[in-house]
Amino acid sequence: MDTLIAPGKKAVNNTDFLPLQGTDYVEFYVGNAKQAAHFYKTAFGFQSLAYAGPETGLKDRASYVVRQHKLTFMFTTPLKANNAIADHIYKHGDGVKTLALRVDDAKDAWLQTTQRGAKSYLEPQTITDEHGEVVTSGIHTYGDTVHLFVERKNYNGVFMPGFREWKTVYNPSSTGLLYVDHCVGNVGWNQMTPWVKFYENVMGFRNILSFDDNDISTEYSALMSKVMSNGNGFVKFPINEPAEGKKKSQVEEYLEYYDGEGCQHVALATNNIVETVTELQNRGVEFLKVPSTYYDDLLERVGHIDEDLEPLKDLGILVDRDDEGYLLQIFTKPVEDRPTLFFEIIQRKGAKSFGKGNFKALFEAIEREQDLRGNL
Ligand code: TYF
Ligand code: FE
Repeated sequence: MDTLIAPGKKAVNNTDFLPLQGTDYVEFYVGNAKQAAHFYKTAFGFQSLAYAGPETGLKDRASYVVRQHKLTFMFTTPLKANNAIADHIYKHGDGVKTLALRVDDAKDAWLQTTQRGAKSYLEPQTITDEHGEVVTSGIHTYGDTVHLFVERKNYNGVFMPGFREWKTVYNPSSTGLLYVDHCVGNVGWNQMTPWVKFYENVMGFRNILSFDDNDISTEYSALMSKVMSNGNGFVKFPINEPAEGKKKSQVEEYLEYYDGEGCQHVALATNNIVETVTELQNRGVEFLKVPSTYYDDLLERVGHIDEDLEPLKDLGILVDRDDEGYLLQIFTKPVEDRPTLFFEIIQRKGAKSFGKGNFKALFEAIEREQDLRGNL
């Protein structure tokens, strides 16, 4: 155990009080879970995994769980009005409800965080079936979003007690997506600091990177961003706050259409972004485009890269370098009719940063879309 001892003061326990093993799953509340699951299978290459609904004894909801490598998504829909899921969708549209985190001890995770001021969402509960037991607990974070702690070390079923295996004849192939790299939250004006403090004090995260409005204001929209990371770096949550610019910030547009704070994008890792994005585009996933001039001086900006330039240019993949290496990234358009949640596809080649060198080109591409929607 590491202890920092300040002279004349009591020992400060420096051990990670909330050890996280990574993202367990992301749950989306959606208007039609059956169709959402089909879309993520078809377009993103997920495979069917588990199901819960009326057939398994649930009266108020149905949930479909899909998986691709270590990436697990759950789509949940209400079966009736006057239910918290229906209210969530009525207010926010389809969006991320739960960022579930894998822990070794879900009861302790809940105790540690609620003792430090987290608002409880779910008291620790143990659920069992013939495959063992799963312990879950949960706390609230920004907006109506929650973190669930999932302890599954004594479980060997396909997903969780309460779910049955979901087997389908239709099983589209993977697109090479591997795991969640990071999940970004959009928070309200002046709410950055309170949420940075929440992740520091309540969850033991550290602020590893900050971008102010000078780094990332384009001609119009502006925002500030701070990246929060847990101790081992497996869980990274950047937080965006709108900033004053010439016109409406993209974060403000999100807050208006989501009707509050929420998850803005989930970054999905691949180890071959050219293959993954080729496949995603062929299956109908729409990406933001930067002007082809972005590629004119790319190699001067980022130095040598292993990839050929042409496919990157054809696909619209962005590249940025930091002290430790480089990264390749691309952003989808919003995946709903509201301009809210979108995805990032990212391949890291040593870089641990977030693509600051791409912010200008990226945000200008976002603004062109905002303008088309009449929201700039
Ligand atoms: O997660 C990040 O920080 C990068 C950059 O609205 C970014 O993906 C930041 C804000 C934003 C879109 C992308
Ligand atoms: Fe990102």
